[in-house]
Amino acid sequence: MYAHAQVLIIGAGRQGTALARYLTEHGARVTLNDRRPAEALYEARRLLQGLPIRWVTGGHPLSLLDEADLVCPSGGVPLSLPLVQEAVRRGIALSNDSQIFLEAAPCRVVGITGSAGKTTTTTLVGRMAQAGWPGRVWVGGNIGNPLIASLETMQPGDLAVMELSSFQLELMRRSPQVAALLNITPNHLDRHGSMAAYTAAKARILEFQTAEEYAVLNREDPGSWSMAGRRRGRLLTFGAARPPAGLPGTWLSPQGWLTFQDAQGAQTALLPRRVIRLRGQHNLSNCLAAAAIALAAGLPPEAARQGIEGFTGVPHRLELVRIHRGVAWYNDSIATAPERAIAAIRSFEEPIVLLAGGRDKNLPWDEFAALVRQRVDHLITFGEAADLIADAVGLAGERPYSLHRCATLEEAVQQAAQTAEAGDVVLLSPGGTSFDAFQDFAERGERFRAWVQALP
Ligand code: UMA
Repeated sequence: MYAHAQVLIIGAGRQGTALARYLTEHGARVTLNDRRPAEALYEARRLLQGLPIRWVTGGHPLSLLDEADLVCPSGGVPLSLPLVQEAVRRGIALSNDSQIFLEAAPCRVVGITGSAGKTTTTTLVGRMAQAGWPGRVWVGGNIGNPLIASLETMQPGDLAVMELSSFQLELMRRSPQVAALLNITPNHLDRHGSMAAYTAAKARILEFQTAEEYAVLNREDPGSWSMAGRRRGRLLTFGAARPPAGLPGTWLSPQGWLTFQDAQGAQTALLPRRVIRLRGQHNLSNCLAAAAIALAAGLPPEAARQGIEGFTGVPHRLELVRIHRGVAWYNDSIATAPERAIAAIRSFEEPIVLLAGGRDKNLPWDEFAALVRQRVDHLITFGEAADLIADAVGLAGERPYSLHRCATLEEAVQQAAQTAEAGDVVLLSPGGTSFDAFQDFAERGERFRAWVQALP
């Protein structure tokens, strides 16, 4: 389909390099463009060595469009970039690695998006599929590994489980056969501009489905539920409370079982809640979502339990790093918005020493501040947003008992080691992104882990 097409790929990260390889091997003439200078792209160039790719680095000249039939921006490239805007003005089609993957995938694809819980839910559905799908299972997308890199090996009987971000969906005109929208809460507003634009991007996961395909929506999240009217396919739902009659979905029975209720009201018990080893109400929701998605994908009911049992979580998401001198240290570096930190704080009953900071995304902090004043004993802020967060919370009420501002996360760890007492939880759940001091949230979490492990 792309033979001889002239494709301009913007961004030479994971998505851009995987897509460049795929398209080049399918006969397209690829230009790979990145704002960074050539020296900074050494790794990408090494990966693509030997392929006939034209590299243009160090900027985004508009002249690149003179020969382009298709423009593929990577997730990290805002659509407001003048090069992309000019492509739109000239009527040049836009696409990306996820859309091209969906066009060519030989097997059923499950897509999962949402403001929070995407990666945990995607991982859980992947585990359920490993347990109950007869063919091979592929898990990828925004979770870290673009699925287009595995396309050549996929077979019709396989199942692909794909995490999709709003950045990718924003320009997509294809939906997966099973499309789950977990929740919509303010996130990435710095990039999308408004809640309406962010919601519109997310909606694309289900707007291009056919009548036989499945949308999976959260009955208890107004943003997700508002999509019920925009879906084209069948509907399967999830939520803690029992679904109203006629609406198929998963729920938590009064006996403490995750249960599926079909459209006729018949119940199938899936697993007891006590099997779930992930903390927090939001993780119950992720498990209910994963079970609903698995059923929509055609997995047998017993796969839900097999996927959830024994799962202790994804790195950097409420990950227990160490119990040291009676203090439990948790890494929730993935929490790059206040609302994610709120969910993390709510997951603990123990006294909390909270490490919050990083780079603010222009999100409101008032709800976070109100919860910190109720639930957090000691607040330690760090990085670019240290003052912003400290000022939002203040020291006026009973809690937090103390408030420290640190320049770096490393300092914040040292401060927490001095502040925490046996029985406390030290929680890194920053609420801000990592980009003030780290390459990404994973690097921030790894450094945090190392500093915690090194505490004497
Ligand atoms: N770049 C430009 N011009 C720009 C902006 C960026 O040239 O104006 C270049 C950068 O110099 C860099 C490249 O683009 O070389 C980076 O592209 P990228 O940020 O899209 O990075 P990838 O490595 O391709 O990572 C992307 C996703 N990143 C984003 O969406 C920001 C990864 O999600 C994803 O795991 C990966 O593809 C594989 O699919 C990360 C993420 O933070 C984890 N996602 C957001 C989230 O989860 O909230 C959406």
